[in-house]
Amino acid sequence: IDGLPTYKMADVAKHSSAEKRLWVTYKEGVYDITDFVDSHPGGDAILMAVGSALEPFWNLYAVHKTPQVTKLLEQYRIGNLDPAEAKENAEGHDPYHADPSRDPELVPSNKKPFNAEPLPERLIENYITPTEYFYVRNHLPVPVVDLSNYAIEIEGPGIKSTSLTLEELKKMPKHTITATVMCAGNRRSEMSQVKEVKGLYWGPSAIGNATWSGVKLSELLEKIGFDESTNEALHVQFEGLDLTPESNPYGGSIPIEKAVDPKGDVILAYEMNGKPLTRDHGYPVRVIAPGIVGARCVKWLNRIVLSKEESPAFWQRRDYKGFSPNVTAETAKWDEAAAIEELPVISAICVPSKHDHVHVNDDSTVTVRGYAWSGGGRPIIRVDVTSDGGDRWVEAELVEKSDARPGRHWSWTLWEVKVPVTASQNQVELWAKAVDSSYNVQPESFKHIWNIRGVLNNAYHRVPINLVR
Ligand code: MTE
Ligand code: MO
Repeated sequence: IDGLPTYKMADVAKHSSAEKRLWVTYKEGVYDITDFVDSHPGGDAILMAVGSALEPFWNLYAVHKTPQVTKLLEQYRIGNLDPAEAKENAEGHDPYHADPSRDPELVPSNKKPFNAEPLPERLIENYITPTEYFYVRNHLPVPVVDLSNYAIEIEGPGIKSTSLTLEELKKMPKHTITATVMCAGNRRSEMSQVKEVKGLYWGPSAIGNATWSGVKLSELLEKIGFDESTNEALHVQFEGLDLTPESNPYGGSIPIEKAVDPKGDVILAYEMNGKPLTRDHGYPVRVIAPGIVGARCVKWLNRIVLSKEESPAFWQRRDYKGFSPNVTAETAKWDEAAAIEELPVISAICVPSKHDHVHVNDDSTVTVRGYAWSGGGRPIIRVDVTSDGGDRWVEAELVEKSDARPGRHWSWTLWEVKVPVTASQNQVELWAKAVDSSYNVQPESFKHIWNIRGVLNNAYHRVPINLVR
């Protein structure tokens, strides 16, 4: 802008404290945001950028790239940035530039960070979900890992602090489990129809069932001296290599009981479906805590800490918690709410899809297929389906399932059923509900389980369809 002074990045760098005023740059603009900082909707995060360019931060949190935000920023303009430096800031600063390429089978709900799920009908084609279209849920850019300096650090009271390379990990006994991993936000788009919720609008496919091979956490902890009778740790915290702009790693924790129980089957996995982990799924090592929410299955595992406290990470303390339906963002008591660990029983109809035109079978039925799963190692014992609002429920056949024992039943169950439809109707709504081995059953509607964060979306799955005769 003519008439305003031109600055270099070195000048801007001098203005990163309240006394010297807080400056930032964006493209060719230099802005004094001292008077804006307090009203920033994202809180203190903006302070990370003072004295420097906004581009790296805005590339990470792409919500900023709107005309409204740039207009707002213009009100604080105090100068112009040297054009050569502005160009440098614009280039090479996409923190997602090193993300891997993805299979077109994965339908993104967000690209940066990458979040994607397969179409429901693809999801249930296989009992073991192919890695190419196993849903991906990343909160940050995929870290670039150099194996030559990769090691997992393990520390905490009563154990020998240890550093383990992938090679060392592979020398320990290898265990393979088949386990379903599901995001707490799976089926969130349905809950959002009751009332808007915060989060990505997932369909029913933020779930997958894979084989995972690696070292059992219980064996590793025992090997480095963990003694249940004396150890006071209550939680096992995990940290990933992926960092926020504030340099906090992604993290989460699980209860110690789960971690040290050989029957809890927590695996530090380096293989998925018999192959090395892909970068999106956590290469070189990730946690698989079967029966527990996906958020604790930390990818790109960097550090394990035994502690009396849960993970201090945002995702353990300020996210992935459920609340009563009337709790708002303002009234939510995050410190008091329990972090999600074991997930409740869920199911979904994958074929047909919403609003499909479905052929009616000769015996006046429609064929319906889907998955069901419960956390905590609880097998699915029944799936009920109806086409008439529950006047008549039909039991589905559990066509593909594991014979693992209750308490260690980590895999999903695929089911199929022919549901009678009334001859006169052209449209029906299919409903499905699953029952697990503790006779937990899915809640009937989303209204009564609605929560601000849109997690634990396990109400009856309802799919309206059109009938074709
Ligand atoms: N681990 C790290 N380091 N970073 C992440 O963003 N996302 C978590 C979990 N582990 C995440 C992570 C969430 S919320 C889920 S649901 C699962 O990974 C998804 O695993 P997937 O992408 O392999 O399906
Ligand atoms: Mo998740």
